[in-house]
Amino acid sequence: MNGRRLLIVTCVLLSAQFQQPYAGGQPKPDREGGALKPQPADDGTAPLALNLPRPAFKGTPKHVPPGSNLEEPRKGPRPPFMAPKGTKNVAIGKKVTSSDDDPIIGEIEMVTDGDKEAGEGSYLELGPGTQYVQIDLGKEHEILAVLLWHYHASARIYHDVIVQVAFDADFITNVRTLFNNDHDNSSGMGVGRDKEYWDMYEGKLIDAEGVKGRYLRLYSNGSTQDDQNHYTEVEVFALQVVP
Ligand SMILES: [Ca+2]
Ligand SMILES: [Ca+2]
Repeated sequence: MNGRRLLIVTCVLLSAQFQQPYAGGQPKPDREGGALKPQPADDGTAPLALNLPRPAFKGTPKHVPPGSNLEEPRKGPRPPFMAPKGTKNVAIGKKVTSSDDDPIIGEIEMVTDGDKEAGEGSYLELGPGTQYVQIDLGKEHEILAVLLWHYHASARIYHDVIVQVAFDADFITNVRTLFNNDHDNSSGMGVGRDKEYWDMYEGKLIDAEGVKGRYLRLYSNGSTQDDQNHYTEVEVFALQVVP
């Protein structure tokens, strides 16, 4: 008699209308009549479009090698670099010379051949000590930025990175220094106030602030890996100066 009463619970499944999946990549429209977001006034500039090589390693090493003058680690992605519209890499295919005209590995032309990948066959090796590569843009340009890769197959810090611009190939008159991280003047070209940095796939982006010139020289003096000097690619973002 004391039989337990069993309750049978019947679950009723209510049919539900499936939502349309969100088509990612496109921003959702604003409410009806959606007011447009305010756009900044057109000042004639746009973010520089950088074409970066594939990363060969992830992240940035956390340790600070002894004797280095390393920059503070950056938080988040590199901010966009605003430049006048029409600014482009004018170094591609341009003539390159060097303080070492007999590279240990590779050819001088590799500095401006457009190949900036990390692998073997994509970099040039110059001899030990302070060396430079020099790019002739062919004509005077207004230079907005320099993007530079020494070697990014593994994490290294290159020493005495110095970037200069001049009107003459011999760098005698009107030489301007865009970047110098030779904090102890070991290359003898003056003490630089810029910081050392880890070479990596995104390259070192140097603000040239619209300086005018035809020739660029990029110095280095070995790295945390060895005494040789490596160059994978140099890009010079500029506008041609109309005489
Ligand atoms: Ca190259
Ligand atoms: Ca130094």
